[in-house]
Amino acid sequence: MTAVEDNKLETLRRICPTCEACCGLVMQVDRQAQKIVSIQGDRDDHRSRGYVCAKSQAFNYVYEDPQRLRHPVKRTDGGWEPISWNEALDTIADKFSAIRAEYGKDALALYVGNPLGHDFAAGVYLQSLMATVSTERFFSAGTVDQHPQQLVCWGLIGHEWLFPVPDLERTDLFICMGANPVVSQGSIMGQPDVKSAMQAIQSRGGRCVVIDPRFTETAEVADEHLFIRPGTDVFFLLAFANVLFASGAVAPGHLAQYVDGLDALQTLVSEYTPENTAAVTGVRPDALRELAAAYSATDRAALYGRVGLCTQEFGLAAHWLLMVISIITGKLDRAGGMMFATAPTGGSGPGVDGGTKPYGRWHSRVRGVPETCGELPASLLAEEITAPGHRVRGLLTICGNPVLSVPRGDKIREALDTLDFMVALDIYINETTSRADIILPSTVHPEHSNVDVTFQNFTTRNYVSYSPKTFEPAPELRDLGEIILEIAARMAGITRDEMDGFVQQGMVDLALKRAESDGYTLTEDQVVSQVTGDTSPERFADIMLRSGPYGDRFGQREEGISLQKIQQHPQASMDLGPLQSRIDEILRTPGKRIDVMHEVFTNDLTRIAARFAELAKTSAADEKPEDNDLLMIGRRHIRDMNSWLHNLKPYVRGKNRCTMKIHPADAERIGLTQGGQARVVSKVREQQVPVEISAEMMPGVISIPHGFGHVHAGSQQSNAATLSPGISCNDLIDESLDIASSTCVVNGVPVQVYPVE
Ligand SMILES: Nc1nc2c(c(=O)[nH]1)N[C@H]1C(S)=C(S)[C@@H](COP(=O)(O)OP(=O)(O)OC[C@H]3O[C@@H](n4cnc5c(=O)[nH]c(N)nc54)[C@H](O)[C@@H]3O)O[C@H]1N2
Ligand SMILES: Nc1nc2c(c(=O)[nH]1)N[C@H]1C(S)=C(S)[C@@H](COP(=O)(O)OP(=O)(O)OC[C@H]3O[C@@H](n4cnc5c(=O)[nH]c(N)nc54)[C@H](O)[C@@H]3O)O[C@H]1N2
Ligand code: SF4
Ligand SMILES: [Mo]
Repeated sequence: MTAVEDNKLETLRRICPTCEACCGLVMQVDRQAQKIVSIQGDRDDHRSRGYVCAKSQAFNYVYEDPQRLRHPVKRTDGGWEPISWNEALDTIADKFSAIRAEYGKDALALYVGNPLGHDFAAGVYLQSLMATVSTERFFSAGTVDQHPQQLVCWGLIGHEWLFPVPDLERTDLFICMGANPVVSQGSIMGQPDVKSAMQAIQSRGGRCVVIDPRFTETAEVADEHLFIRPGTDVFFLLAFANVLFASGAVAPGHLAQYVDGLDALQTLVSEYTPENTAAVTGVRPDALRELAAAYSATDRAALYGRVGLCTQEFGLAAHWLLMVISIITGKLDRAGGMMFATAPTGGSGPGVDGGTKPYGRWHSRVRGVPETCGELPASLLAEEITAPGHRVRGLLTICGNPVLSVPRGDKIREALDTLDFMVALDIYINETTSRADIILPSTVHPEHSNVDVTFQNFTTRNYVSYSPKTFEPAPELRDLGEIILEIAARMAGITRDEMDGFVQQGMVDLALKRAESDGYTLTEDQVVSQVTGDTSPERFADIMLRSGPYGDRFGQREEGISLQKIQQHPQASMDLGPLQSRIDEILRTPGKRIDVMHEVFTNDLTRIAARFAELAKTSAADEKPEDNDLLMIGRRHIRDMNSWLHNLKPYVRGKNRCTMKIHPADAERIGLTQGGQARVVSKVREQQVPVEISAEMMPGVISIPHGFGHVHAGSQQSNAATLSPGISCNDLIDESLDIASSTCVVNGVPVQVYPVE
């Protein structure tokens, strides 16, 4: 972070804000010209050690994109017109308040997308907005993502946001299910350069195994890959647990004092064997047995799963069993297994203690689907907007593109046009935001600072990092957090400063509470007089850091950290050491018990058994599916980030990535040719997509990436539209849910595939 003069170029260090890996960047910038001249990996960053992926340049490309919105706009009959901030914010507060007054709070809906997680300030102020709006119609990308994991963490650990991550530095066996971290760069597993981390496991004699319906880029690096039929991981894991019990490998070790429900679990899993699940899952019994034996014989073994495991028919059960297997073998919270990071801000994010189940506290209006983790499934957004009698009338989207990223995106787009009033806080006019009445753009990463807090909760090695503002923003831009704060304040009928003051008071109170529980004296005066930071969110971060687990306790622990100390650190990121065992400190379940047969899981057992019987019957009768019946899964590519980097030419030039991958045998049977077009027909729609024949696919499975479909009128992303339009696979996906966690099922979607005549 120190600046070195070099022919008016300065060398600056930042954290890449584009994915969870949070790699260190070293940049040459010309401050006068407000230009980033180069971006490279920071060799001195203790985590990424010089590694970056192609998306590292997005920091600059997004900043420079001429089509990025740089002033607020409102829709008029003649197109988008610039509008002043005051008029925009007043109009928004007035319209939303009027809707709330006339139709009730639930006539307002929020949809929050993924990039918000990379903006600390926005995340903090979002809490105030949510409290002010207080709608049951809250939607986010989380229901197409990690909600099963949140419920599992709540059920087993007592906190939604305490996720175990694989201790890659020390593990000798890394089993990876439904994740492709070599491409995604790791999710709920903050680890720059996963490929090298896997190679390091191998060079110390360890082993990496990938279980996935596609032979992925991660599988290429691994020692072994097992195909699994999409949506059947739950049966594989039940059989895996059965083998552990049967071979006497169940030994919770240091967790034994907390664990309940082992006998009932054993009875349950005894129904599922490697042999009777093989035809259903496609995994050979000997391969399952060998892997289970290796797992129990390896002291330091990490069983990890991610999005492919969440967003399937039994996402919750699969993640439940994944964590339970770690628990019953004593590999949770132990070096080399699945461990919990110790975030420097001390918080584990918004969450619920073991008391109230974060599921089913209210229901969607149309189908009566249970809320999960405070949200309704995003795929229900369309029908909640058009619900007769109690429809959503006002919608605010924040960093989200549900039209492309959520199942039934086509229906969502149509529904958006029926809203009374829609506002988008976004940097582009795209498939979703082009439907809004007002769009408020915000500064992008080079134009604001960030204390990269969120992902320090899910890292494979503890760290703290800070990225200062690089350039002064254009005068017409504001920070996203400020915009959210202004809207919240106006809707609450108070000033921005008053609302900000409430948040600050909350932070101070938290620091005092922490001091009390950590056994030292701290006064409000000490906090307020010592806190530093250029903006309120920086000051909030300082309070959290200083009262956090590594904090300087406001001068009472000299070696501790503070915002200032991090600012003075030569790199953007500071090492806080390997993951620590901390179960006793974090366990927040009632009575500190880990109930492996908690109702969060057992309520789903009937559905699981019924589906197993159905699948077992079909495979036993050897009823081959019709020739054209296949299961669709997704796919990510290193140059994509969901839907939103496609306007950046370097990331969309060249070969079309929005293709349907299919196994050669399936392609031949159906009559598809390489590069030809296929017609993919689902329950809800059909689409045409180019064919890519590849033996990396499991027979019977096709893969189409999400985030494409830049084909709609009204978007102002001309590179995306011309260089890489593609189709949206989410238009093919219906509202099916893993009902146990109200999570959207986007993997294992039944489709029929035909050649285009
Ligand atoms: N079929 C299928 N669908 C999926 C998935 C899948 O695997 N398969 N994955 C799901 C997952 S895991 C996720 S997280 C969701 C993502 O779902 P979303 O988050 O809704 O989708 P994104 O495409 O990431 O949209 C991000 C939006 O944020 C805007 N944006 C980017 N940076 C900034 C910024 O700095 N400030 C502001 N104000 N706006 C910004 C972009 O312009 C874009 O409109 O998609 C889900 N959808
Ligand atoms: N380059 C790039 N990086 C990204 C993103 C991106 O869009 N592009 N998105 C970011 C986001 S928002 C997230 S949440 C993370 C996601 O991070 P990951 O979960 O690592 O990413 P995916 O590539 O979606 O991996 C899911 C894997 O599950 C497999 N799969 C599908 N169905 C099943 C199944 O039924 N069983 C099993 N066992 N496997 C299955 C798929 O083939 C795929 O390989 O990535 C993040 N990083
Ligand atoms: S992996 Fe790529 S996108 Fe992710 S933080 Fe590193 S450089 Fe950025
Ligand atoms: Mo995600």
